[in-house]
Amino acid sequence: MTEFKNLQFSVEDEVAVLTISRPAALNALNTETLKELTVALNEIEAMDDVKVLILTGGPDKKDNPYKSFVAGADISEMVNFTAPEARAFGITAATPFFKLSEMRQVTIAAVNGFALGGGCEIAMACDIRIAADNAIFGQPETGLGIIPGFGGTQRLARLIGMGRAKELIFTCDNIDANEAYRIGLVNKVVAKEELMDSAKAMAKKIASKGSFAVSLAKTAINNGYDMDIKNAVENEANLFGVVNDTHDKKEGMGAFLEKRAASLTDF
Ligand code: CO8
Repeated sequence: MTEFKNLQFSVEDEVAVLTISRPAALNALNTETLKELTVALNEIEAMDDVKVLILTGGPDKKDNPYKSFVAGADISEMVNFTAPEARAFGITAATPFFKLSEMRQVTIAAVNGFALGGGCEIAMACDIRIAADNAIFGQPETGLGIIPGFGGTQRLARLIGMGRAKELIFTCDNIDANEAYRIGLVNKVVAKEELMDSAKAMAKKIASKGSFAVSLAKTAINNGYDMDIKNAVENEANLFGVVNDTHDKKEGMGAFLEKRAASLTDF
């Protein structure tokens, strides 16, 4: 893996952890970090030994690991943007954000504190979100005179419904982890000290399944989400055909019929 200024990477037991680390700015996303994310995610997608990716935030400058996941886009960079620069910033972010949604591995956001603005948006770009019980979510952009620009107007409405998304974006209200769970913004809430263990336990469970099948299921869900249901189900049937001819299908079903544990590989 390339060495990065604002990212740290580790991998163990087929689970990778990518940590956004800008302690002086509560891990706010600047152009440099977004570009690093693009490189890192492309490299991770090509790693055969990684089946699940956990994205989290590093400690703040007082070394508190539960202060911030990502406190948004970097306001000190955005403040002097011209309109073309602002647009380019959004486009720079779109590449790694779509990669998180679409890469072959499952992506889990382990939200260890503030997930505001672009922080909430990057968590939403992941497949699954697990929140520490002290996490805070919000879209403060309209209070700064801007709008969510890393996909937040779209992903928030898709995740929690248009009415709730509009309320959060128009009022800039922050919500805590339990409220985020109640409205479906996060998959689960755990004690902050258990966040990484909980994310890794889920990641290992996912990694133990047929990883090609998991990857195709992700593709089927993603592709179908923006289609009408008939085309979406046809797309699912096409992918079902693809997954039919794999070792894992023969082994998974054979093991069931032979009443033994399956030994799945990745195809
Ligand atoms: N950008 C830059 N620096 C930041 C950011 C940020 N988003 N958030 C925190 N920091 C910095 C602070 O300036 C401070 O720096 P310093 O120590 O040098 O003064 C340091 O991090 C620590 O922060 P605080 O002292 O403010 O810590 P507190 O515990 O008092 O407060 C908060 C924590 C509540 C998280 C507070 O820092 C805060 O409100 N941060 C900003 C949150 C925010 O508004 N985020 C949304 C930004 S807009 C956005 O994300 C738009 C995304 C889409 C853009 C698309 C463009 C096309």
